[in-house]
Amino acid sequence: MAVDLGAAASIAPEHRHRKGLAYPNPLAKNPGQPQFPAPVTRADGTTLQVADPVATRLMVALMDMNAVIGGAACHWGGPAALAEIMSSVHGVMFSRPGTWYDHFNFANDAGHTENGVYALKANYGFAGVTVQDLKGFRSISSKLTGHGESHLFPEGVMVSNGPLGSSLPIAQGLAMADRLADNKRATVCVISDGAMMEGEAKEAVSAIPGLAGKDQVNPFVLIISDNNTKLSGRVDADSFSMQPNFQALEALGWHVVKLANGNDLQAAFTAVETAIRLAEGDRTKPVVLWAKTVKGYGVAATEKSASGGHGYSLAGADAVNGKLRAFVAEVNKGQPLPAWAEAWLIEIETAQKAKAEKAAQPRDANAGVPTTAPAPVKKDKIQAGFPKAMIAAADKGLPVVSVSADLQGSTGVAPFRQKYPQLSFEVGIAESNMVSTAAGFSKQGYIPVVDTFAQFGVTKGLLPLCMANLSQSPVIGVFSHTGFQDAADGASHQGLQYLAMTGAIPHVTTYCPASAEEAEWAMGEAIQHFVDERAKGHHPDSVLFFCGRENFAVSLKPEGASYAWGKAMTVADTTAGTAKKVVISANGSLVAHAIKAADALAKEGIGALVLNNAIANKPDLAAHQAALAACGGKLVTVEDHQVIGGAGQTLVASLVAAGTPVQVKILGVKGEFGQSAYTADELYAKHGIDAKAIAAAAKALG
Ligand SMILES: Cc1ncc(C[n+]2csc(CCOP(=O)(O)OP(=O)(O)O)c2C)c(N)n1
Ligand SMILES: [Mg+2]
Repeated sequence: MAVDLGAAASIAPEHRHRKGLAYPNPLAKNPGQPQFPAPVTRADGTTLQVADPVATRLMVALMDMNAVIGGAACHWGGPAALAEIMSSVHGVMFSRPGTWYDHFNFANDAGHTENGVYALKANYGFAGVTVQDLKGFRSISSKLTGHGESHLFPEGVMVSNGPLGSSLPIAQGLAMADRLADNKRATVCVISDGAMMEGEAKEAVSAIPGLAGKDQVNPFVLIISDNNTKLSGRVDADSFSMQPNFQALEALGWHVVKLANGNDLQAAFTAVETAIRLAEGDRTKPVVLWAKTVKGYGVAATEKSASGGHGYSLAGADAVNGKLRAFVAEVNKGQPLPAWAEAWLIEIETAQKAKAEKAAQPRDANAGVPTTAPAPVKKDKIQAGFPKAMIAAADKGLPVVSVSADLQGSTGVAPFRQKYPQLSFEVGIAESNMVSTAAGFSKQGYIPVVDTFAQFGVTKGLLPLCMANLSQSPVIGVFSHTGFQDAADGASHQGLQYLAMTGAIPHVTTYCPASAEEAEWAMGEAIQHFVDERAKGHHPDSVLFFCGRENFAVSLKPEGASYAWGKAMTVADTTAGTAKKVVISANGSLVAHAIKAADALAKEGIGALVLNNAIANKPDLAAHQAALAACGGKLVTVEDHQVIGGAGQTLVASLVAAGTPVQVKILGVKGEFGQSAYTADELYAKHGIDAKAIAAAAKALG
C-alpha cells in the first residue's frame, strides 16, 4: 500500500520534526577579515570587505605553478571564472553573526575550482589555511588536495567534490535534512554549466523545486556558472547548447535570478545577496542564480582559448623565461604585484633558476666523455595504442563509432575523432548517457567505443553497463586514469574498485593492458571479436579497458613472445639458476613495477617469473599454474586497486578452487580512499604496492 506522505503536513510540528544524531561538527568557525580585501556595498547600504577576487586569481596562478613544478597538472579557467561569485558567497556566509554553519550549508559541485576556494580560505586564514599552505597544493603532504576532500580536510570541506554533478544532490539531502530537523539553515550550492549536463544534477534540479513545493526542503540557492565552456571546448559547439535547459528552470519551479556579468564583483555580490534573501524568505521556492561568467577570466589568452584555459598552461620553465611573471602581471591588471605575490613569484623564479643551473652543470669529472649507456627505453602513455587500432579498423570500413563525454583528449581517443569526425559523437558531460547511447549503437550493429576516466565510467556508467549487456548490446570502454595513476586529482578521481564493480557483470571482460603496444593489439582484437561474433549471429562480450595515465615503456613484450587473447604473458624471467623462486602476477600500471621488483630480487639471488595478468576477471589459470609449479607455489599479486574484489583475489580464488597449492601475498589498497600526490609512485610507496613492497612481500614468503 502506498504511504500517504502528504499526511506528514497534518502532523503537529512537534511530532513532525526529528533531529539527526548529534556528532561533533568539524567545520571551522567564522574567520576574521580577509587579509587582501575588496569592498562591496550591501543591500542596506553598508560596506563589506570580501576576499579580493584578484588576490584569489593571483594565488591560484602561483599555487598551480608550485604544483606543476612538482609534477601535477592543475586547473586555472574554472576557478578564475568563479572568483567573484565565491568571494561574494563566502562574504555573505562569513559575515553572518554567530556561527556561519548554523546559517548555511555550502557545497561546491565544481570540484575542479576548489583551488580557488582554498585561495579564498587562505585569504581569510579560515580553518588555519595560510598562503604558505597553498604552496603544497596537490602534494602528498597537503590537505589541500586536487578536489575538495572532507576525509582529509574536514574543517574546511563539508561535502567532498570532484565528480561533476555529484555534490548538488548531496546538497539537496542536506537541505531536506534541515527541513526534517526544523533547522533554519539555508543551503548554497555552486555548479558550472558543463556539470549541469550530468544526470545526477538534472535529477536534483527537478527534485529540489518539486519537493520544496511540498515543504520538504529548506531554503536552497543554486548558483550556476554559465560560461558555455567545459574541459575540451565550448559546450554548444562540442555537444549541444545548455541554454534551453537553463530557460526551463523557471518552469521547473525555480525562482530565477539572472546575473549578466558574474565577473563584476559588485554585481555578483548583489545577486548572491538577493538570491539568499529570496530563498530564506520562502523555502518553498528554491532560487537559482543563473550567472554568466568568463572561463579563464583575467588573462586574455585563456579567456579566448576554446577550453577557457581549463588546465593551467604554464610549465616549470615558464618561471625562468618570464612567462609566469607576465601571466600574474596580467592577472593583476598590470598593477605592481602586492608584496606577498612578488615574494612568492621571486621564490619560484629563484628555485627554478637554481634547478636549471644545476641541471646544466657537468655531473662529475668524467662528464663529456662518451658513455656506452644503453639507449633510453621508448615511453608513451598506454592509452596511445587504442586510437591506432580504432583508426585501423575504421580504415578497413568497419563501423567503429566513438561516443565521448568531454574527456576524449585525456583518455587518448582524440586521434580517432580527428580522423573520423563523422563517426564521433559527444553527449556532453554525461557518462551514464554515454554508455547507454553506445548500447543503442551496438544494438544497431555498430562497434561503439566509449571513453572516460575509470572512476566515472564504472560509477556513473555502471547500471548502463549492466543494461547494455542485458540487452545484448555490448560496448568497448576506454577507461583511463585508473587508481593512483590519477595522482594529483585526488581521492574522488582515483577509481580503486573498478574491477570489483564491473568484473562480475555477465558478458564483460575487464582488460588492463600494460603498454601502448599491448593496448593497440588488444583493442584490435576486441574490435575483431565484435566482427566475428556478429557474423556468427552471436553477441560479443563487452571489453572494458582500464589503463593508467603516466608514461610507460611502449612495449614490455620479451623477444620471441607474442600476444594471445586470454593468455598471461611472462614478461620477465629471472629464475635461471636460482634456488628460491616466486611468481609475481601484476596488471596494468604495476607490471613495470613488478619487473623492477624482479630485478631487485635477482640481485639477492631470488628468481621471479613475472606474469602480466591482463584479463583480471578471467585470469589465465594454466599459465599461473605452470609458473607456480616452477616456483614452489609462491605467489605475489599486485595491483593499483582495492584488494577486495581485485585481480589478486579473483586469481587466488580460481587457483584454490582448482586445487592448486599456493602460498600468497595479495598486494593492493586495503580499504582506504586515496589522496592527492604529485606522482603515482608516491602513493604506490605509501600503500605498499611499489617495487620495494613487491620485493619485500616475495621475500616474506620465505
Ligand atoms: C563526472 C565527471 N566527469 C568528468 C570530469 C572531468 N572534468 C573536470 S572539469 C570538466 C569540465 C567542467 O565543465 P563545467 O562544469 O562547465 O566547468 P567550467 O569549465 O565552467 O569550470 C570535466 C569534464 C569530472 N570531474 N567529473
Ligand atoms: Mg563551464
